[in-house]
Amino acid sequence: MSETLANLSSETRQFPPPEQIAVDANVKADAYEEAAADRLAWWVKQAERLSWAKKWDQVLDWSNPPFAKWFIGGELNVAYNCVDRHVEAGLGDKIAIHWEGEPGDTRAITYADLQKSVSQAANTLTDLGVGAGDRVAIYLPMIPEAAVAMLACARIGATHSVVFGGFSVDALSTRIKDADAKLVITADGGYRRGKPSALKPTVDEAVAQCPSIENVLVVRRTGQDVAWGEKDKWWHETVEQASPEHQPQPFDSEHPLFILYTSGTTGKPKGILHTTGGYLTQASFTHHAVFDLKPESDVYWCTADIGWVTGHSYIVYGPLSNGATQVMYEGTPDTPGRDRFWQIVDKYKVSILYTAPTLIRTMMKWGDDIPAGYDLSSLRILGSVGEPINPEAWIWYRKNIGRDRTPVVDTWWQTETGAIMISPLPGVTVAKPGSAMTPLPGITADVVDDQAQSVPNGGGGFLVLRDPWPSMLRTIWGDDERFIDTYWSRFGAGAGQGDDWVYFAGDGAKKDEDGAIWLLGRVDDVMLISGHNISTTEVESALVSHPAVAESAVVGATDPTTGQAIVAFVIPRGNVDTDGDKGEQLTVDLRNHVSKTLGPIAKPRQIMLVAELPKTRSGKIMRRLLKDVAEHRSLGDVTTLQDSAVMDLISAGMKTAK
Ligand code: 6R9
Repeated sequence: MSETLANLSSETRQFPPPEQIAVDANVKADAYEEAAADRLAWWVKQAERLSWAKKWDQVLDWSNPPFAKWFIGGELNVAYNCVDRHVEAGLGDKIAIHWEGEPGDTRAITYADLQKSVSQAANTLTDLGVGAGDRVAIYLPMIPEAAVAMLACARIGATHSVVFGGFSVDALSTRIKDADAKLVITADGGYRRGKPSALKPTVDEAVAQCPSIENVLVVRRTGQDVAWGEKDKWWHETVEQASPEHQPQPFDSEHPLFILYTSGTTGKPKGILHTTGGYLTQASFTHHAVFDLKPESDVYWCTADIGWVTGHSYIVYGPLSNGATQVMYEGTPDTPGRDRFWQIVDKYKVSILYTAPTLIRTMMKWGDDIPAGYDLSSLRILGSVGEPINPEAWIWYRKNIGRDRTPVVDTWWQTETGAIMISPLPGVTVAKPGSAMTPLPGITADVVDDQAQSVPNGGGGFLVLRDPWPSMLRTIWGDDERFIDTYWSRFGAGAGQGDDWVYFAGDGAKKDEDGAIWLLGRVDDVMLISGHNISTTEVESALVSHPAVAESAVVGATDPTTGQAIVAFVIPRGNVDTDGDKGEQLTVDLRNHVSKTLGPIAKPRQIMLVAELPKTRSGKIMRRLLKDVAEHRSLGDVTTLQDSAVMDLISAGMKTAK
């Protein structure tokens, strides 16, 4: 990006917090002042929400930047904080997890149940020779044992590395090798789209290439046939027979809690390392503040998979440390029907829902009448994460799911940040659809130009984080140099500019006239049209603001006159007829619509109507592949693609288009 981002869209709608939520909010407006007055004192106050076995001597050690240490000398046990302390407080009978299997089987798990299972699993792991500091790979479907396995590792100080259950042999074995894991915890399979899908064969193949693995612990979920080797142990024959007594031992605040791999655009996946005290402090605080969780009355549901950071921080560590009652769902949103989510919200009276823009746009495509058939009056707060949410998708979410009553919190963060960084507070912020608004109290985020200078309100550039925060990544596992290169050598001291270390997030962003932050997509995706940097997000949002459009992805394709030209891929809403000339007419209308909304500079050269878009397994649009198609190249790396058939369809369509 050679110059700053053009600032094209001008969204003016505003949504103040509902009065009752404002009055009762866990965190109120004064939090910003308090944190600004003394940032470290603020984080101390949040750390005190946890139970520490030994108090820290020093809050932050930033003497060796960019390697931070938080709550130095402090000791705590993460599993104790997430489970035992609630049981000790008399909440043993409270439901921690309402689990809903895809085929419709259910389990209600109390905090006392969780304490028992986590203790049994901790005893089994110890029996299998796993100790503090050892790495454990977890490759499971969305079943309660996934949370139990993570907490059991935390309880004994083993570092977990959760690998998404849809990943291949190659992805799994690369991650096992990089972390040098001793144990894999897996299942025979899980339910996906109405049928059992196997996991164990992938593990068998991966383990054959990974001599570091000593044992494989297997949960029986589907009952399908599995090959059995000498390293394999059934969960029900070990964990479920083990003693339910286990004394959690405190660990150092900087003890490694987990590694989670992010794929990045090039090179081998990066093992993002998170540690204990700072991570839990911020995961717990943000869950309490951003979702305004009232543990005694709320039913919380985060639809992410445990294989992503959202599942780590906002299914396991955040909600459980806060004593929440939550829903956990195993399957896909359209099994058996496209109303499954709303059925679940209605059934469990979910009051806080946290999901992703890709899902919201899919629901838009499926049509308003599906959620309209359900009683969603229990909902009081809606959250979004994973990608920029287009203003129109935000409005749709608030109106059709929140029935125009609920605040929507658009939460920006990354695997690397460990917890939410930029987000409205539901009882404080006057939200604007499409904006993540402002950094949370205690967080310093900014938008800067090429020279690391803060841009004025109305300007665009790169999103950066200026001060260390408790849940920040500590390094890339085994590769400090890559950690510095990737995040710290673009701006600030790491780039030889100034004395302060500045974290480069890799996202484009702008500040509006009020200073609110709008995320504009990954910097790698920014388009350069006739010398202007234009964000993919803004053009996509303009397309989604047309009533015929559910979802879109735009890319900059090489163009002889403008350098790059905008090519848009558009999924029409379910009720739109695109047969014959109607499809042709729609693309003409859409090009004009974008030109009218954002200006002629943003008018797409070409629009293709498609049925699906290529997405990663966590639901992010893979524009890189669309760019390959738009520039008539063969496709690059497709290993992280959710559904490879999608690209065949799109490529075929591109060839027949003029
Ligand atoms: C939590 C998570 C991180 C990247 C991030 C950004 C995008 C996430 C967003 C958002 C705009 C939001 N992203 N939340 N963009 N608005 N509310 O998704 O972590 O998988 O590591 O992805 O996702 O591009 O840099 P991760």
